[in-house]
Amino acid sequence: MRTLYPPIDPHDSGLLDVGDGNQIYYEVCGNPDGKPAVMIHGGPGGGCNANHRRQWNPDLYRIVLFDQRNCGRSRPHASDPETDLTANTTWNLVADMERLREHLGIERWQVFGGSWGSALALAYAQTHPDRTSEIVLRGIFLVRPQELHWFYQEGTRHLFPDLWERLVAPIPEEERDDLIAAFGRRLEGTDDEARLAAARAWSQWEAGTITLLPNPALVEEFGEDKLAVCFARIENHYFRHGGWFEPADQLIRNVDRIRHIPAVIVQGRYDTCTPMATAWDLHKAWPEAEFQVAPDAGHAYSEPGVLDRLIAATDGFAGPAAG
Ligand code: STX
Repeated sequence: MRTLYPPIDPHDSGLLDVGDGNQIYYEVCGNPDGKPAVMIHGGPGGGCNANHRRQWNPDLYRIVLFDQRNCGRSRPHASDPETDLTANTTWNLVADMERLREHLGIERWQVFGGSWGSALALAYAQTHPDRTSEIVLRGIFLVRPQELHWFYQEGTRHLFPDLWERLVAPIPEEERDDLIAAFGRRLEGTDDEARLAAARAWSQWEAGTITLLPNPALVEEFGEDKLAVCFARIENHYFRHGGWFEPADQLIRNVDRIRHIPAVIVQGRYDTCTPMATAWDLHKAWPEAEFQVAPDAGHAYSEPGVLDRLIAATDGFAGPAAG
């Protein structure tokens, strides 16, 4: 089984001005002369962490990570209720990636994204296919209405009725027909206590359901005030807007734009957050992309069977020198 490469530190990092008052944090690791790859994190609102650097051979890759607007180390931060999220949209994130690519003097890069990152990776690649050398996707999530309905209304709850009770606790019965809207009112309202309670419930629901086996440390982490509010506000903002994608299935309809680009799709069989039906729809529309199912994995990239296949993919794309 392949696993993460050893821990590394960035050799370059900074804040890039992307307009609308936003600065996005980026860092570059690995070989400065290596093959460029960009990591697109999940959520949206999850930010990058030090383990994300370790999914590529650092001798062969120039690894670029960035925190999407208003999360992680980017500024201003969504944990501050004063931070306006209006200019935080999928298509502005695609433009931010182009700015970052140009800023770093990169011609083409490998685009790598899991979960929400798979949607943003597809949105980017379909907008800028000439800038995309390969595509590596995990835990496919395309922000379609049926996917949101599954996770926040009628699907996952049947597998996690105990955690579901905690998710819906801050929302009165009569508002539960549309939980995304009900959470939105609290996350964007003026009551700080209600915001925090809603944010914790929202963020810990996800942390509790994304791994095949329980990960109490992850649930704890997503209960922390700043992370919980940031993550919940950004996700809820994106989901209330359907990710700014056109109906129906924009990212699947536009596969023709990227069909020629070498790609790998990795999906956990027991992903209860973004179930395999979405990955399957993508696979049917894009049979040219290598499709890999990890039979014993949930949603998180850290699932051993997922990680093994992701690193096999980045090794495979690294060229003949890959070990
Ligand atoms: N959100 C799916 C997603 O992108 C509905 C995602 N799921 N978990 C994460 O991201 C974290 C690992 C950032 C918690």
